[in-house]
Amino acid sequence: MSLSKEQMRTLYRNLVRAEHMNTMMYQRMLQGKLIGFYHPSDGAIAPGVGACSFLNKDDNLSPHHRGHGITHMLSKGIDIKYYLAEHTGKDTGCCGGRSAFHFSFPKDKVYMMSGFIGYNFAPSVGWGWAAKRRNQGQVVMNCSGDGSYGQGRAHEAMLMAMNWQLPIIFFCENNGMAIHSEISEMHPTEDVSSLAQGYGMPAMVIDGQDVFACAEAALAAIERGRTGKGPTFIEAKTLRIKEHDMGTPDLKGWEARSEEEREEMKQRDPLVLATARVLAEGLLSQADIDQLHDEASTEVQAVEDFADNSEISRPSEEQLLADVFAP
Ligand SMILES: Cc1ncc(C[n+]2csc(CCOP(=O)(O)OP(=O)(O)O)c2C)c(N)n1
Repeated sequence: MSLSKEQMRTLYRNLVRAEHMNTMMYQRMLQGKLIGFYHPSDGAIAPGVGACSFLNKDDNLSPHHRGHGITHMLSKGIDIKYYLAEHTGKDTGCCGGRSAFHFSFPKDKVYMMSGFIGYNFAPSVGWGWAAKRRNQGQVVMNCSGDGSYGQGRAHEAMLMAMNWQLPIIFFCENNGMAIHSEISEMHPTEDVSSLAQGYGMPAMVIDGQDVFACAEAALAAIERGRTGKGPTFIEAKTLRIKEHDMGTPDLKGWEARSEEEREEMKQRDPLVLATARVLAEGLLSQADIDQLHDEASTEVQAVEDFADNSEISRPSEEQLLADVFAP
């Protein structure tokens, strides 16, 4: 499925926005202005932008935790200011400032981002089943890391999605790492997507550094889902340029990852690659690109101002209990 020029410009713009948001999050964490953790998305923003830029508002999205799903959500069109307010513990946050980054955006069909790796597989089957019954062409975009495919529920979800021909996209962002473990310790084959073969599910392996390749694959899978052709597995091979989460040493096994390795990875940064392409193909000029960066800075500033100027969340006991579903 080839992309139009307009689609390529949209992808490039979202890539720039995601890059600025990630930089802001990293800085805020250093400044003590975020609650909890931050898992930096340096070098890994292309899969989320590609997977989510052409989703509809009523499609379900389960974002990957890397970059805390900001890349995915902003590409889907979600207003990130409510997310940052949440992560800053403010009243105006999408869950009233109570969740840090384990939040929901019910209006935009993002639910229960959880601390459990692989939490999203079982609900994805439910969302997929609901979408199939509604028969309105909705899809479920399930974005997860390679590490989560060690979860039993990932396999149950793939089996059920295939048996019931549910419109789910299993979008695996394979950065070859899960905290300090390497993929070779966790998967018997090189490609995680080989798991899909066992269920007879169509699968593709793509360059996760190339935002355009990610979007082409996503669009093909979305089209399959919308037209009743069932689930698709996409494996985007990507990178983790920085540490797993801020404050954790960046180890590979027991070895520190070297500066040379990181420098090498930076040559394959998605924005570097996409910039070379849009300039070479005359899709954008350097002035256009500069403007996109200016707009992204302004957007980030507005998101931060909203979070910083909101009231700290101090829910009453009654309010807290009102949102608890289990006794
Ligand atoms: C069920 C469960 N096991 C372990 C963890 C600890 N944990 C947090 S992130 C992570 C690595 C996940 O790796 P991957 O899914 O490949 O994503 P990445 O962080 O590499 O982007 C682990 C093991 C967890 N949160 N939940």
